Amino acid sequence: MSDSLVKIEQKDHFYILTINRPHALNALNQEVFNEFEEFFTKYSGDYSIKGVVITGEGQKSFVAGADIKEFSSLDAQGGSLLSKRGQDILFMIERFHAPVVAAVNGFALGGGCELAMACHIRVAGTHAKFGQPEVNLGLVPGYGGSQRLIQLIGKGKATEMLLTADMIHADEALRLGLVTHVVESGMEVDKALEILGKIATKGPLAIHQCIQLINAYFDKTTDGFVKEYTDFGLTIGSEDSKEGATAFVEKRKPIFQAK
Ligand code: DAK
Repeated sequence: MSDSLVKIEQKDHFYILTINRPHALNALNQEVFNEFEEFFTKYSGDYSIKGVVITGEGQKSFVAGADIKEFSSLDAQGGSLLSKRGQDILFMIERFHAPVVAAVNGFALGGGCELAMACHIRVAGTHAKFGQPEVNLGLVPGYGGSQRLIQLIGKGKATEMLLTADMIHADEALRLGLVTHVVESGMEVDKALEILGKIATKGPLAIHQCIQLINAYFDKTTDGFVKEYTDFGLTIGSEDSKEGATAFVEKRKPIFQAK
């Protein structure tokens, strides 16, 4: 995939996806979305994959938003359709069976902040900046930003960010809980892989169920507590859970098979 706009690199059981449009600060165009859709469709449910990192090419930007040049001529219907398609692809990331970590190496604006927020975990470099500047363009967020920003940092600060379009620095993003780690610039992917490495030692079915339970909290049609006791039954009936308990008793590391 040498001409692709998303570079895909495999490292052990992990994939690193690098959005490769540095001349446009890695702005998300439809081709980038197509390539994300292809990847997350192809590997959905493949438990040999233990995690994915998403980052941007270069030192300056993770993703500086949706590609402004691409959406300027859209009418209301075209805009809604494109927004829905973007949301659907970000849901694929949020619902992926294995953890997806955003390694935010610079600007994460508009669609870039939305992409990062659809990932399960966010790690930022010290120079990263986050913002939802859509109102500068007379727009609202189109890829779930108005909802996920409130979920992550609460209504008060999310309202201020959405209405003022102000950017926040990595240290404030950490304070607000928008990211969970700030690392030296250039170390974002390494930190993401370190986190994934730790998660990769756990039961893969349980990790998948945890991701589903976290998502259930925000799903207004699901009772997360009911889902929890149902999923608890599923995991305790799994071979992995028996292996986990046996390994504990035998004082060795478990060998999980995703069964
Ligand atoms: N789209 C396209 N090109 C972009 C871009 C973007 N979002 N951001 C930057 N670029 C391009 C610039 O045009 C410039 O290209 P050339 O002029 O060199 O050809 C190149 O990247 C370098 O940018 P700058 O020269 O501006 O670099 P600076 O360091 O001076 O400034 C900046 C960096 C990040 C502060 C600045 O580039 C900037 O303000 N960028 C725009 C940020 C922004 O407003 N992003 C969009 C947020 S709104 C929708 C769904 C979702 C959305 C919209 C519609 N539908 C379904 C219809 C979401 C919208 C958003 O994401």
